[in-house]
Amino acid sequence: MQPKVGVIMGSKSDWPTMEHAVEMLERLGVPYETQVVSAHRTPDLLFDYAKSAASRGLQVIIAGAGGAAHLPGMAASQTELPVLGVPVESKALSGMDSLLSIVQMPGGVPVGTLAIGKAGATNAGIMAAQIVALQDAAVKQALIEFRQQQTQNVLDHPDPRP
Ligand code: RP5
Repeated sequence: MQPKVGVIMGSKSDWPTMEHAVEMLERLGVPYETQVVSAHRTPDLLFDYAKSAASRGLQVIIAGAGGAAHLPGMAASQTELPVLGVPVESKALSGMDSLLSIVQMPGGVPVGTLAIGKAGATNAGIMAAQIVALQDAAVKQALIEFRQQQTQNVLDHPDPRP
């Protein structure tokens, strides 16, 4: 199936975080592609990827990076597609560096920035599906069912003790 969401990350070491975005896309039936694209180590690849993303049929890009996390912002600078940024939790600064690198974009070049780490990656997957669902009834239905199951799961297990 033609990928609608591109999930890129600065390093293989980002995968344990970014796999949660991919997990949500799979659960919600959104076709995706994923690859390592580094703003610093493969800048030409980043430009090629972002410039060609829309013409290749992608509708959203999810970009995860840690530390000096320039990947989401530079991707956003090269495409008219919405870019969702996931700050990966860095060892040195617990992801605060990643968060501030991604969220403080100059006016005119937005990156939709999610939370640090697993929750951010999970929500990036859901939000990308929400964007795709604007034109895709099957993904919209999958989102409705996901939310109903999530709610029911809490209601079915009200006791907080393990
Ligand atoms: C960033 O540097 C990557 O996104 C990663 O989070 C961080 C560390 O990369 P590695 O040294 O683990 O490859 O570009």
